[in-house]
Amino acid sequence: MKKIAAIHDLSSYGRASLTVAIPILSYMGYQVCPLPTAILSAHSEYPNFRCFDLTSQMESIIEHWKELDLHFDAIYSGYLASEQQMDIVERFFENFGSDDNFILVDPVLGDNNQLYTGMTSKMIEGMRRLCSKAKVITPNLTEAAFLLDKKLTAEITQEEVMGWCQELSQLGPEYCIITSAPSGNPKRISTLAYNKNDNRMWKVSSDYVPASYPGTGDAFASVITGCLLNGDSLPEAIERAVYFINAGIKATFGHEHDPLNGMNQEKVLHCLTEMLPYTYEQISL
Ligand code: PXL
Repeated sequence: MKKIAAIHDLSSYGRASLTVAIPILSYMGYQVCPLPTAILSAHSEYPNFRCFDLTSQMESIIEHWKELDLHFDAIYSGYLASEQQMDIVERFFENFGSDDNFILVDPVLGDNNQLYTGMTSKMIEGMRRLCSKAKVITPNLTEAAFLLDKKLTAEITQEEVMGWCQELSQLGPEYCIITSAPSGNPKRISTLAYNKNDNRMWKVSSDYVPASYPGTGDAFASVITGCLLNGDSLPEAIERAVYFINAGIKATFGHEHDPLNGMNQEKVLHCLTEMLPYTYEQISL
């Protein structure tokens, strides 16, 4: 069975990070090995959340994993809780990355044009370094702007986001996938992805739903990790991730539900394995 090292926090309430990634990747048939970065009472968009930083425990867990000589088929990182963790994860990539696995970095920094509580400029720099070591990165539009040190305005166009994908891929990653991008149609939202290896740009659009659920970025990156590990192409992986998120949002939106508690992904896990609609497009550069 293929194994994935999942470097994220455990937020006990409000679906995010490990509580999102583990069920998705287990459903897809992988063994998830969590390397927890912190334990939070609830994710950081809840007021007064408590955070137990696991920076020193991470070093000890990694030490044991080295003693056990473990091998992972994918290394997948997300929310990191301190500047020091950026260095720890960089060393983890050096120790556990190899020719027969891949690294996906979800550079969790913020959303809606703002950094999450506790994120610092040093952590942006650290994420930039981690992105340079990854094969695949999955920033949302806000994170892409912070990584590139650019201003994000409501007027941003699809062409500009395509340029950002290409610029980010110059940091190192082969695939750069940017979520929540404009599609040119206000009723639709796009995911754009650039493959540096064959110089092709891909687009998958979905209905824009006027709601925001924390943790959808974690779900998105988890599905991408699982699909790529399964041998799917880049546009197929994006298609699956967009399909899953869209189903999850629609399974939540109609309920009288506190949006902070994330999307009802438990209801739509079957979308991870059923037939895909195949709507992706290649867009010219
Ligand atoms: O969904 C990203 C994420 C991960 N981990 C924690 C968070 C968030 C977003 O708010 O707070 C702790």
